[in-house]
Amino acid sequence: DLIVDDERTSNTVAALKQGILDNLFYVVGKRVEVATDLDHFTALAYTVRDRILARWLTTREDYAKHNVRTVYYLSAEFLMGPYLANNLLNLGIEDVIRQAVAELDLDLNHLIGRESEPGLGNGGLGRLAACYLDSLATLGVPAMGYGIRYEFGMFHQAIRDGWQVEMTDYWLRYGNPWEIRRPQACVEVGFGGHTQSWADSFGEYKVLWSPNEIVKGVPFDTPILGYRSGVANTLRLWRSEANESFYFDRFNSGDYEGAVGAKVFAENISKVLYPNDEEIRGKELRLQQQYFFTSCSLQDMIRRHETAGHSLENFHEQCTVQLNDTHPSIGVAELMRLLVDIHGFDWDKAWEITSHTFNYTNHTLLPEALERWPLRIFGLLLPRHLELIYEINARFLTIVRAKFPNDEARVARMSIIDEHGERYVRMAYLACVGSSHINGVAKLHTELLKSDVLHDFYELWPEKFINVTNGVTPRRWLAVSNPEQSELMTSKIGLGWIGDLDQLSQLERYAEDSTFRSEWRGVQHAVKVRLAQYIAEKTGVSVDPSSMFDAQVKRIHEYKRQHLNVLYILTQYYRLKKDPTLEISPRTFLFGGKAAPGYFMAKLIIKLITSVAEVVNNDPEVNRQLKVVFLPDYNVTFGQLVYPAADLSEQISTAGKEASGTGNMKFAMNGALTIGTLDGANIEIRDAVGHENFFLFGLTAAEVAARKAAGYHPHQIYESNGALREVIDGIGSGRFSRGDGSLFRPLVDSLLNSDPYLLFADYQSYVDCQDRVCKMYRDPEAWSRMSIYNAARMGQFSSDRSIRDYCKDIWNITRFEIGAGV
Ligand code: DL6
Repeated sequence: DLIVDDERTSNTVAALKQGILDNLFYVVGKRVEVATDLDHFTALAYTVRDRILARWLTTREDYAKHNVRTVYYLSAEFLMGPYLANNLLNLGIEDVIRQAVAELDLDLNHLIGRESEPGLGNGGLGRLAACYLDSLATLGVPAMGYGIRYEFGMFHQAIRDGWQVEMTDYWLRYGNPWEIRRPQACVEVGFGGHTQSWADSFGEYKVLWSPNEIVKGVPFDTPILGYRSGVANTLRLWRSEANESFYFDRFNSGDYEGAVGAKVFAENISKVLYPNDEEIRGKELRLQQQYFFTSCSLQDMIRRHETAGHSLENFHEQCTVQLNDTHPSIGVAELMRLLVDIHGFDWDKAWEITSHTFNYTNHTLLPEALERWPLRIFGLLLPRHLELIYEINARFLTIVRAKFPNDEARVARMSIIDEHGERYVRMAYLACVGSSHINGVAKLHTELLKSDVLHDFYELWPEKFINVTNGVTPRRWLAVSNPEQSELMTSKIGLGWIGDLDQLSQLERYAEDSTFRSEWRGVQHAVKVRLAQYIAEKTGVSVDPSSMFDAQVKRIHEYKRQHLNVLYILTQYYRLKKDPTLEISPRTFLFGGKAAPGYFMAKLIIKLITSVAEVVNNDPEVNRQLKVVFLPDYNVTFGQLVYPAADLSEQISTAGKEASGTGNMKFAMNGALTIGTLDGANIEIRDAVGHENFFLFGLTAAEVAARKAAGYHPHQIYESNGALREVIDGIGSGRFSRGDGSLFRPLVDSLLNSDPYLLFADYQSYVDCQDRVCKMYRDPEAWSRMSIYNAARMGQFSSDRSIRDYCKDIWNITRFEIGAGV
């Protein structure tokens, strides 16, 4: 009667110490005397994982027992961040582990810092998926994340001579203690080849797809703990490997090149995460990745469904699939293929199942970011899927024609196949047609989807459209990353806020308490000191923690307008140069973020920031009041340092361009005030925290559209605004580029001639608003009051709220049967 040894996984200090030493010896294979920090981290991570395993397996058994509807979250990106600190918090064993580690003469924070983060995402979309997994497990929702186990994640960014340089992210170099490889659950995925059709003996139309290549998808599972919920869900990431029999057949028949080629083909698929570049569209490998992980996941779901004893006819009742943007939308055609070709369903039944299984979240309003695949590439890689898409499209267009007779222009606009010039498959339209619900990620975004980007679909199916405003997990973004503020809040209102962020509202009454405000400032100062030390280590720049920390950290993009921020910095620079006695509150401008490697303008914006930093930071006439820092290699780990330390959060995108933003939420929760436009979730944040606690500027989305429609002439604004002219002329003259007047010419010309993101139109409003910020910062009591109101009123931006919304409005999950729930 051997059972899993409770002693081994108990949470006493003695058992934890023993666990660390055992894992160091038996798993890592090192003696204490020669173990490095990394060895200790690995042994500790295994010790924590040992304590997760029982609840992981039990959760799975519980779900099976209760026969529950499961959410499958399909995403090409999961930007999870390091696991250790988060797992300790969610398990509730941080204090004992700290003690156990200390008794082994080790420092927990130091070991936490040794974990390399899985950077399997570009930014907001991938990080949102990670926050949602945390909330799903916390709320006890039966759920599984499916994605790709990229061997190389998001590139590392170095700054050389002020320019971004990209370097490979080999995050698996030292192994990954959190994951478990599950080769028994591998599946096969085909590519290329041709199809044959015939009528069977009952006269039914049948199709056989004979792919050219077959690759193997091998799952790697990572447990995703809920916060003290007793639940551990699974993140299942697929690695592509060569299919042995396929490979050996070629080898045995003497086709060595073919064999090796097949192996390379297979292994390339999960090799690297694509940065969200403009070049991405034509990349065949990207389509291979999308089909690979989507097919693996759907086959896995069907296997699980059938193993649990269910009939495939009820697939959509047991399984709901969320498409995180269009990247997995090929799943609509793939599920049809599996149901019709493999499992023998007739078309109508298969379509009923498929269209009730999928839901689609859109994450972008930028037309150039809406995925389209050239038909040529698509047909060669997925010939059977193209046939299925033609059929889906033909049936869909019949519905359009029935509702809107004699409107062929509309039919052409809505067709899944874009027939203007080179033909394309429009993936967003495939997702819309094949999904029950279509959601945007903030109220404004959803309205703009309805009125603009997906207007025709809204007119056809208004009932499909729904808004779910994004949220972020307070576990990682407050409790783990800001222990100082968390402790202060907990001392006043208890621990409940970590699982129920609405409880932060109890802090409101402390906003009027001057003792609390002073404690609040003390905490913020301590956090800023921590960041200042890190900045000094990483960049050699020394910044003053009592200056205002003004942060803009996010992907570098023209629509996010990091360069508008620079225009303000230079406005202040010129003011100070003219009048060195000018009283302005000292400010440290912090920038962080990666530019897509092929996005020239974004890279030039980084060069502009670093060039301005060089001039400003070295000019004694201004550098007591202004400092500019570009923080290289911005990622989740770094975000955990920056969000808590900011006084001011820059959310300054052109209205109508940022779908939601989630950094805006992380900053405000940590007590930063926002300077922002009426864009994305800024609008809802401002309504929640109070208009008087938010620095608003700029045109609205409607005004932006109207200005553009009326003919926008940035040059006229440049002519009529002296301060703006001085700044633009300064950049154009080479004053900030060591005399090289050509360096920033493309940026300056773009602004003067077209200014597609309306920096000039918003410039004066932004400067005036920044001046109000300066004035307010000089009144620490008023500033702290506003800061506390911001933190206290952010409850609704917990990802727990978002997940409840998805459960109620999209997934039809009303009961949380497993775990404690909240
Ligand atoms: O929904 C998450 C996040 C939003 O907060 C950002 O506003 C939005 O830009 C981002 N979208 C993408 C687009 N990628 N694609 N496709 O990352 O999503």
